[in-house]
Amino acid sequence: MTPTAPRIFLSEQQIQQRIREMGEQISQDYPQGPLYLVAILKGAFMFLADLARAIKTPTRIEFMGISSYGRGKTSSGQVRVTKDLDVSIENHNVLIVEDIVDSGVTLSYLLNVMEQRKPKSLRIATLLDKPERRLRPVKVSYVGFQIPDEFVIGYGLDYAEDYRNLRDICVLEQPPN
Ligand code: PRP
Ligand code: 7HP
Repeated sequence: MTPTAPRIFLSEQQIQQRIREMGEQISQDYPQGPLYLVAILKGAFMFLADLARAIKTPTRIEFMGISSYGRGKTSSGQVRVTKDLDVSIENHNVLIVEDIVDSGVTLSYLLNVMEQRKPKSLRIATLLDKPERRLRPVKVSYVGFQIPDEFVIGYGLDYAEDYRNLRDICVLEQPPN
């Protein structure tokens, strides 16, 4: 079936306004740097770029690659590290930057891995949170938007690797099978 045009769910303006607010809150909570922003590839790349610029505290930017969705719309349940950190986070304040928390499988796995590396503090910032879908409890300190159980794309989020470059976050009206 041919998908219809994506329906805008959160506009670029709504996203940017909320990220400015999140950046202010994070800057207040971490008055001293360096704050290590660890973005989870690939989905968080765009959120990281905007959030980092909204934070006044000196930051260091790091990436970790994790994948659990493959080409589908539900988590495979098997989390794979596709790229590890290049630096030690021991004794540093670390903020994990995610695009979306859905089942919580990815982040509960990642928190486990990161805690073993003995950061001074470890928190999570996510642009989107789908609490209805949670299978594993995850404490998220900064949430951009809580959203219902709809599969969203754009602003870094993909369906089978497509749509990541959209400026808005959209819902596929007629998702391809
Ligand atoms: C997506 C998203 C989160 C994860 C959230 O990643 O970026 O990391 O799923 O889902 P969960 O809470 O159910 O684990 P994905 O595995 O699709 O990889 P990607 O970021 O490369 O698109
Ligand atoms: C992962 C994911 N990727 C894109 N859109 C969603 O709604 C998603 N939930 N979990």
